[in-house]
Amino acid sequence: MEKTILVSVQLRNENSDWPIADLASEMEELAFSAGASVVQNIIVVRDKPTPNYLIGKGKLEEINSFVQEEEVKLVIFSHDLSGTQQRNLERFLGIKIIDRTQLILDIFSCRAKSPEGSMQVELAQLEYLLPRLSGKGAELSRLGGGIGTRGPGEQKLETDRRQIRKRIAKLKEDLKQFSLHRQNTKKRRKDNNLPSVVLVGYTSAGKSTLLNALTLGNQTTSDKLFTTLDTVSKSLKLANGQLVVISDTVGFLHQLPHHLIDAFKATLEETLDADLLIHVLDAFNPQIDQHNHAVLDVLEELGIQDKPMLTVLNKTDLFTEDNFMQSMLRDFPDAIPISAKNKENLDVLLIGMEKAFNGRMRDMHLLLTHKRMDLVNFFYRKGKIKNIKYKSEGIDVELSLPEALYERIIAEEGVKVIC
Ligand SMILES: Nc1nc2c(ncn2[C@@H]2O[C@H](COP(=O)(O)OP(=O)(O)OP(=O)(O)O)[C@@H](O)[C@H]2O)c(=O)[nH]1
Ligand SMILES: [Mg+2]
Repeated sequence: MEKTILVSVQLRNENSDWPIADLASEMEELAFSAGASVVQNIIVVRDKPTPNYLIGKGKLEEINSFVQEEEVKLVIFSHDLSGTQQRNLERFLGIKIIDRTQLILDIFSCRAKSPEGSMQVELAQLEYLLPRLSGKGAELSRLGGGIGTRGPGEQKLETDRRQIRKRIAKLKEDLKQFSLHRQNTKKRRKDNNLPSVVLVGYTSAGKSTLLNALTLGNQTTSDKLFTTLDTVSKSLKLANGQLVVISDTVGFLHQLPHHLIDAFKATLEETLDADLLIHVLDAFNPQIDQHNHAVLDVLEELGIQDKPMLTVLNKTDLFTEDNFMQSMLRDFPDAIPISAKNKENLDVLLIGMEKAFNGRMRDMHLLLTHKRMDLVNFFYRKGKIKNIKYKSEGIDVELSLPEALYERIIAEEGVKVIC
C-alpha cells in the first residue's frame, strides 16, 4: 500500500455545501477504496487558491516535512489541480501528486470489468489528461506505477497529443457501437414492453444489496466505494403478477467528474430510459442530506429529475433507537424504510412499486380476432385481464394495461375498441 497524505482544501471563494470535515472524511473513504494507506489528512482553508501551488508556501513546507519523516509516496488533493499546479507540486515535494478527479478515475479504472466499462474509463482519463499533457511524459516515466498512473498511464501519455486524440476518437466510435447494440436490445425489451425500474443512489448506499435481496441475485457488494460499474438487469415479479426489469447502476458521488458522467452516459442509458427510479439512501450515514442532494443533482444533469421516483431509507437495521428512525422519516416523509441486508420491509417497497405502475394503468374493453391470441398472452404479461370471453365473432377482453401501451395496442391489426 502506498503511504499517502491527503490534503483536503476548502476555498472560501467557492461556495460549497459540504463542510470541510465531511469532505475530508469522504477523501479518506475514496483513498481507502483505491488501496492507499493514509498517514495524514491535512486540512487547508483559504480565501482563494494560489496560482502556482493551490495552497500557500507555509502549508507546503508542513506537508514536505511529513513527506520526509514518513516516507510518503503520494499526495492527494481534494481540489482539482491545474497542470501547472500539479507539476509545481511534484517538483517541490519530489513525489507523485494527484487530485480527487484522478483518484476517482483510478478507482473506476481498477473496478472496470467489462470491455465497455474499461473503454468508458479510459476515455474519461484521456479527456482529463489531454489538456494537462505538456511536459508530463518525462515526469511520469520517473514516477512508476500505483494510484493515479493506472489506465492509459505513462506509456500512452508519452505518445503525442495527436495519437491521444486519435485514441479518443476510436474509443468514442467503439462506444457508439456498444450503444447501438444496447439500443437494439432495449428495443427488444420494449417490444416485450416490460416496465423498467432502475436503482439509483450514492455509492455504497446498498443498491446492489437491494437488487440481490429482491431477485436472489449475486451482484458483488462491498464497503468500498464504486463497487458496481456495469449496469446489471434482472426480472422481478410484483405481487400482482406484473413482471418488471430492475437494474443496478454505477453509484453517484458529489461533484462526480464531468468526464466520467459523459463517458458513463451510455451505461446510464438504462437509467435515462427508466419508467421508475428507486432512490436508495443510506439512512445511517450522517451525510444523508448531502448524499440526497448530490444524487438529485446528477439526475438533473442527466435530465431525468422529473421521472417517477420512490425513495427508500436503507440500513434501518443499524438504528438501535426507534426515535432516530422517526426523525429520519420526518425529513423524508414519503420514503420507505428498509433493510436490504436483512430483507426487512421489502414487501412494502414492492407494493410501492406496484402502486407507482398502477397509477399509470388504463382500462380498456377490446374485441380481438381469433388470430390475435398472441395479444392475449401479451396482456397477461403486461397488465391485468379482468374478463375474457371467447365468442364466435372474436375474443372479448376487458383489461387494464399501462397507459403508455394504449395507442400501440389500438393500432394493431385485428383489434377493435369496444370502449
Ligand atoms: N447494515 C446494513 N448494511 C448494508 C445494507 N445494505 C447494504 N449494506 C452494506 O453497505 C455496503 C455497500 O453496499 P452495496 O450494495 O455494495 O452498495 P452499492 O450502493 O451497490 O454501492 P456501489 O456499487 O459502490 O455504488 C456493503 O458493505 C453492504 O453490506 C443494510 O440494509 N444494512
Ligand atoms: Mg453496487
